Amino acid sequence: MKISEIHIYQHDLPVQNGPYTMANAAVWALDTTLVKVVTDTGLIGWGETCPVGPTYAESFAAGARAALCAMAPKLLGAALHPLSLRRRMDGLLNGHRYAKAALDIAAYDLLGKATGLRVADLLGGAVTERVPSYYASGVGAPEEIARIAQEKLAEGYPRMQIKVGGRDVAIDIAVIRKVWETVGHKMRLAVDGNRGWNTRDLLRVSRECRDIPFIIEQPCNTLEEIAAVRPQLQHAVYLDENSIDLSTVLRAVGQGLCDGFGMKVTRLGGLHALATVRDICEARSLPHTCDDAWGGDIIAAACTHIGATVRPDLLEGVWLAQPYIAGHYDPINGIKIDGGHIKLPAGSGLGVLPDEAQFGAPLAAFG
Ligand code: 0XW
Ligand code: MG
Repeated sequence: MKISEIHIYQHDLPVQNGPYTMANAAVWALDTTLVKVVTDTGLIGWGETCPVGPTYAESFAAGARAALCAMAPKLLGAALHPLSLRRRMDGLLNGHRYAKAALDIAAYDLLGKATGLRVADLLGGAVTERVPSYYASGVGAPEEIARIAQEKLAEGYPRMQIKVGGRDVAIDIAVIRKVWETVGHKMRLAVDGNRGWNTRDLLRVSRECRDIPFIIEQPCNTLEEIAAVRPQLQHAVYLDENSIDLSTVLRAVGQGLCDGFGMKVTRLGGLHALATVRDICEARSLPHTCDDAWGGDIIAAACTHIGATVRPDLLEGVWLAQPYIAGHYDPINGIKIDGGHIKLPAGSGLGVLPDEAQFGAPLAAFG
């Protein structure tokens, strides 16, 4: 089975009740990129990549499309085996893993459709049909975030991620304390700085909240800042934005620079790379999430399939943008969070068939 056509689409995903806020961003609508891959056997597979605005990570929507357009003509005729496809893409373009991820996801969708297997089965086998999710708040006031935590606990979410940073750290501390007083041990808590604290803020939060159990995710901008103060922290630290590739993950795990990861499928280059990170984490008993920065049903399905293969005690959850997005690409099999959990799609491949009329004409088509 070989690639005979690649179609690239742009699609807007407005944020319901926006904006969605993080320490370094406030986003009202996300610009997503979809790829449709047609094979010489007539099968069709889908991939997606959607940076959450231009300031969250070293990626942006127009960059993804430019990279895909640069690679696509030279990928016609390529075999749809994720490892060989990754090597072929690396031979055409250095870096740009977030763009390559869309084609990696489409390759898994196609392999699944060709064999009748679900992507989770291709990735090693599902250990659950009901994958735990977690809810991420925006950066808000203590009462507001505590109310959201209470609401999400009642819905069945096992975990809540509180967004902090980019403001007076005393407000962040008040938010953490209010959420803890409201939900206590009934939810696992993560506090995500999205690179927004300096080491002074990080040390203060950990010291003043030493009685509250939570993990701290990506508090500072660089791995070096985090490593410098880690021995003084009272809390476990996970890397998110800094875990940019397999080599960095290997360094962080090998040198004991973190206690886990907020992990993203597209940042690493796709499902094949995330399966490797999953196995590295399992070898060292490190917990992690299986998320992406944003995206519709294709990204949501990809995250759910890999999440379903993670050893349950190490899976911190699969985050989806779905609660912030109206509608689905696939009105029947679209991926939904229900009771804080996600049902693993039953169909072969990703188990999601987008209604491509929603995307309009492709921006570019090859083959
Ligand atoms: C909560 N997320 C998984 C979604 C947002 O895009 C940011 C991200 C994170 O953990 O940083
Ligand atoms: Mg994060």
